[in-house]
Amino acid sequence: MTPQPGTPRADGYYMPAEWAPHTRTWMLWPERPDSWRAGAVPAQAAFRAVIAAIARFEPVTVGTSQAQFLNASTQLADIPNARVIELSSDDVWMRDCGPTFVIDHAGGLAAVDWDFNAWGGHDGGLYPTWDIDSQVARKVAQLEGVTRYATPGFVLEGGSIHVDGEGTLITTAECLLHRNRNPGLSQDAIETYLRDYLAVDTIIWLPQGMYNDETDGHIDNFCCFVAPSEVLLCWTDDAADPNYSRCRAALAVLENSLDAKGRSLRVHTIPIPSARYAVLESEGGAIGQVPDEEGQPERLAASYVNFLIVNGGVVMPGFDDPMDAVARKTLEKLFPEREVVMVPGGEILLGGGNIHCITQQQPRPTGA
Ligand code: KQY
Repeated sequence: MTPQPGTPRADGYYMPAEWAPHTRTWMLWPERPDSWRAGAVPAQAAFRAVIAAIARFEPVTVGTSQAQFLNASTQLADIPNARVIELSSDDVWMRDCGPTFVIDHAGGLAAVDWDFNAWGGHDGGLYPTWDIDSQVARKVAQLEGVTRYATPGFVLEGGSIHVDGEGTLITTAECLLHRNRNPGLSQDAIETYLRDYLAVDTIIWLPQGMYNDETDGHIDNFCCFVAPSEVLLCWTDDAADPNYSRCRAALAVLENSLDAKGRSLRVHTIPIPSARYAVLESEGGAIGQVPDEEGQPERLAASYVNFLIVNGGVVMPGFDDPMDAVARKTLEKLFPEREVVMVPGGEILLGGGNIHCITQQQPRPTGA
C-alpha cells in the first residue's frame, strides 16, 4: 500500500486524547538480549503483567518474532482479551515505532507512519540498525486496513508528544530539537509537521524531559495531559536531584502557557520515585551497578507519568518504592471514574522505558 498523499489535517483527521475511547492497545514482545537481561525471562513476565492489566479493560494485540510466537502464545494463553500475532520488530517500543492513529468526525481512522531512527540514528541512537522497527507502523496500518500517511524525511517518536485532542500538543525541545532527529529543520518547520499530521494548533515546548532519559527527554516520561487544560508533571523538592531544575523550568513554561482554546493550564504534580540505577547481570541475576561515563552509577529515568489510559482504567508502573502509594493516590484523584491498576515497572525500566513507551492505543472512531 503506497502512503496517502496530502496530510491528515487536510483530510479531516486529528489525533484524539488518550482518554478518548480505544478499540485496542498494540504491544510488542521482549526478546532482544542486549535490551533484556536473563534471556528476557523477567521482562516477559513484566510484559505479561502489563498485558493482563490492560486486557481487563480493552483488547491487546501483541506482536512477536517468529521465534517467540509460540512462547508468547503460551504465556498469554489465559488472557482472553490478548491476541498474539507474528509481527517482527527490533525491540518493544510500540509507542515510538508504531503508528500514531488519527480519527475524523465521520468514523474514519488513519495512521501516521513517522520516520524512525532509533532515537538518534548513528548520532547517539540506541541500536545500530532499526530497519525492522521502521516497518512496524506500516504493518499495523495494513493489518487494520487503514490509510497510512508517511513523513519521509521527518523523524518523530510517539513518546515525544502528548495531545489533549482539542488542538494542543506538549513536547520537549530537548528531544524534538535535538540535532540527531531533524537537523535540517527549524522549530517552525517541525511545528508545521505537527500541525499538518496531528491537526494541532498550539504547541507547548518544555525545555527538557527527565534527567538521563535515553530518549533525549521524551515528554511521555515527564508530563502529560490528564484532562482538557490539565497536565500532570513529575516533581521533586530535592535540590540535589538533577531533575529539580528540569521540573521547575517545565512548571514555569506550563504556568505561562494557554492551550489551543485559550485556557490556562492547571498543573498537577506527581513525585519522582527514589533514584534507581542500572544493574549488571550475572548468572544469578543483578550483581552491581552500571557506571556512566564519569564512573558514577547510571541513574535510570524512573517516572510514574509513564502510564497508559485505557477504557475505564489507568495502568501505571510501580517501583516497589515508598512513593508508589502517593503516586497511585494522585492518579486515583485525577481519574475518579477509572480504576487505577499498578503493575511492577522496574524490569521494563531496565530496558529504557515504561508502560506508555511499550504501548500504542488505537482510538475508536466515534463520529460515524
Ligand atoms: O520510549 C522509550 N523509552 C524507548 C527507549 C528505548 C531504549 C532502548 N534500550
